[in-house]
Amino acid sequence: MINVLMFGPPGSGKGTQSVTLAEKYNLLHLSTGDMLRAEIAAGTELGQRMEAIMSSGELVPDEVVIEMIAHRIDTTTGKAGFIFDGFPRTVAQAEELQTMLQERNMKIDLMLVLEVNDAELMDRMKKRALVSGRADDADESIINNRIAVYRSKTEPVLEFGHKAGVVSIVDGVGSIDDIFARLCTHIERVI
Ligand code: B4P
Repeated sequence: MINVLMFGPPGSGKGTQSVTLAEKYNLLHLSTGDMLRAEIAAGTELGQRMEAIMSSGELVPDEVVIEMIAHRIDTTTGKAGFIFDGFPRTVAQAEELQTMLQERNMKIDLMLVLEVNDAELMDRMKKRALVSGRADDADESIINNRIAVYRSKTEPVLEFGHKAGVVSIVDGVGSIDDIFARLCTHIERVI
């Protein structure tokens, strides 16, 4: 089993790249953002509680995403591993994931960090807003808040990755295909 964390600021290409990486390496793509949006779309009680938090660009409570991830890990078969997209987003989530994997005789093998400057992030999310209908893409101040939340709450997870010795920094600016090729080089090193 190989477990890959896809890490980077909002709009850095985590979702875009995770889909094709999961296909190429037979990994299960676990996007906490997609899972939460599915809850909202289905009108579940959880989705209703999370909608306002996500629309403001803040993070939902750790225990909500941890429970979702644990459930998916335990119900998956036939895959070569997992690609975690947008999770962990706090140090508490990272520690919980590490414990969860250790209890199942697995570990974090690789943390791919997509580096993209703030101006490019803003540009991408504004473009996505035209087609995504996502409330958190629609407003410049909310996008700025998401980037600020990333810097204060999520970026410290990088230190966790360095301590675990699993970090690979990847330039996230360029064509989607070129970035994909860069990411594959790192995955193939740990396979
Ligand atoms: P996510 O769904 O993870 O939202 P995101 O960070 O904006 O997505 P991503 O970064 O994957 O977008 P991508 O680069 O693919 O989270 C949404 C919200 O859910 C969070 O704000 C939070 O409230 C909540 N949440 C999720 N996980 C959580 C957790 N673990 N804990 C707490 N709360 C959590 O795409 C960006 C755009 O750029 C796309 O339009 C794409 O086409 C484009 N693009 C990609 N690569 C490009 C390239 N190379 N060049 C040009 N454009 C590119």
